[in-house]
Amino acid sequence: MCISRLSQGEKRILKKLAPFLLTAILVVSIVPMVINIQMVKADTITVPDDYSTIQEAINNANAGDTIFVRAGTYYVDSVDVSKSVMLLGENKETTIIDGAGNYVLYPTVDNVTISGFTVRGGGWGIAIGTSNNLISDNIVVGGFMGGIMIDSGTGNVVASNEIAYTANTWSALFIEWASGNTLVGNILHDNKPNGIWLLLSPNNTLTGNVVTNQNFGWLWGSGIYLIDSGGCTLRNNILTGNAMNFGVTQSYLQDVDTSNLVDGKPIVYLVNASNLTVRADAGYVAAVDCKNITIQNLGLKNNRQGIVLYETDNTTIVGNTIENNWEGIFTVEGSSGLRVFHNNFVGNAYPCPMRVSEPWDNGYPSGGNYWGGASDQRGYNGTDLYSGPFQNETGSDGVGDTPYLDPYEMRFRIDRYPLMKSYRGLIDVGVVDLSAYPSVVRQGLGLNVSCKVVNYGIEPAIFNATFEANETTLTSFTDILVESRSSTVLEFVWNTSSVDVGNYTITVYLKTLENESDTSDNSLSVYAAVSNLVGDINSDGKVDMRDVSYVARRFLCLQSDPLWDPNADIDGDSRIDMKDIGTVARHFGEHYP
Ligand SMILES: [Ca+2]
Ligand SMILES: [Ca+2]
Ligand SMILES: [Ca+2]
Ligand SMILES: [Ca+2]
Repeated sequence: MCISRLSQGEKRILKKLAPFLLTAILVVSIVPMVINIQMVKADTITVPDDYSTIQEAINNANAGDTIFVRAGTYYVDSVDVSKSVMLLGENKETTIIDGAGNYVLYPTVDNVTISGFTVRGGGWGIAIGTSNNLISDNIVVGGFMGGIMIDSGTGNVVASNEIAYTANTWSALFIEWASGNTLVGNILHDNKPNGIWLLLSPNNTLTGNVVTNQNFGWLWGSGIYLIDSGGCTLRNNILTGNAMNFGVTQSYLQDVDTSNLVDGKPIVYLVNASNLTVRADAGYVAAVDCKNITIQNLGLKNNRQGIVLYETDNTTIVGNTIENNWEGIFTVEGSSGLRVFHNNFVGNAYPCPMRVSEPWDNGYPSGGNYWGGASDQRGYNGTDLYSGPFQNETGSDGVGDTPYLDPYEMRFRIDRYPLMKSYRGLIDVGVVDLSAYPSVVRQGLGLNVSCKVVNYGIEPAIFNATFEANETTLTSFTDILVESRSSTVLEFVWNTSSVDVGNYTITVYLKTLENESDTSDNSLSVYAAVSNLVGDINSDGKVDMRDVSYVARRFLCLQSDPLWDPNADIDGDSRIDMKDIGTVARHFGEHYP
């Protein structure tokens, strides 16, 4: 290690890590010392001065020697670090080992130090299968399998390396079948797709690693993922801008504190906790062997899981937005007494388990959760025409008329009362289904405007509504009562006699209720046009065969006739005849606009 080359920031990190590094440094220095006493004095071999290649230098070194590599680019297939040496680059930016093999650098003995290089290309930059090695202060870029791998071995320290732009099927910094290793102060970015994974590797320590920008589309790219790797200790890791920042699976007993951040929010990883409400700024929540935990009003986004529950009883999960996670709420069997309602699940690959023992809702009228709309591949796409606890009474209520079933096989009922819009509070009215008919009305005729207003709250609401066309008020409704979990229709006819020909935006505005949190659905607009097309009987903006046949069907009708339509009597002579058909024919093909 060349401390003098470190920046202030790196020195600070190193200070924090002193205990770990000390161990590692002691190991790499004491062991060779012991050997040296028995053999020869440690030498420094310089590449290319003493040997032109790094491999030759290693082959001719003794354990405990330092191999100093001058700045330059060294093209290799692979370098087998078969002696317990310190392999030191002159300058990590300019001392470049450019490899072609599956492992560019691979220690095959214990107690190797590799520091101060750019290692680029090849499969893995540095692959370790031995123990007590120190890999520090390198830049590892562009490996087609990953950056640094520990495959078995213990006591290894991987510190202050930058790992970037690798392609990997597992991860850029990968540990498998290995315990008791330390990853500290590494910076990973832009590795495709994953950052740090531990597979079947318990009891490792991850401190102060920064993993950013592993994000290659929806749920593709991860920060730190612990797979069947229990007993790990995580401190001060910063995971930002990854498609899935953090996740745990298969082994859940971990020591992860709130100094670990996902997109700037603390990871809350509870073990053996009880009777508490999770802090309001949490970005990821796990509860292991816990009781009576409340998880409410959190934004849990862009992680492997939003919430993990393991052997945890009586959990209340309410009012959270759980978005773009692989698993939304991941419950491992053994957790009971779970209450889940008024949450918004959006864009998760697996928002819920396939089966739940109790429905994830709060009964009627309080309702269940929002599961995303039709554009969400796991979303709820039912309709809302009915209301009531059995959803068989006429009228919309903001609750889907059919249950939300498991989105995988559509067999098991998850939520009896799925919400039709994202949950944003208990005081909320919203306008849906604004329509204007016909969409191109002939000047002088009436335009039918109607909309539905839903009360999503569980208290009655009294609201005011105003309709405007291009910011001119058309009409207002005041003090309209709509009962809880029900809806009302507002409708009127806009007389266009004195309205200019042109395009209009018709907008309905609902006045915000006191304490209404979601005002985004308090207005809605629809387009309509007023035309001067003579002969456009059906007001669809063009004079065509439909208008001809419409008039023809009423041929020789008088006002007393059931089929009589004043629109078809274009010349207003109280009979629909050849003159009217002739007028349509003369204007045939005209359109608006
Ligand atoms: Ca309904
Ligand atoms: Ca509203
Ligand atoms: Ca027409
Ligand atoms: Ca006529």
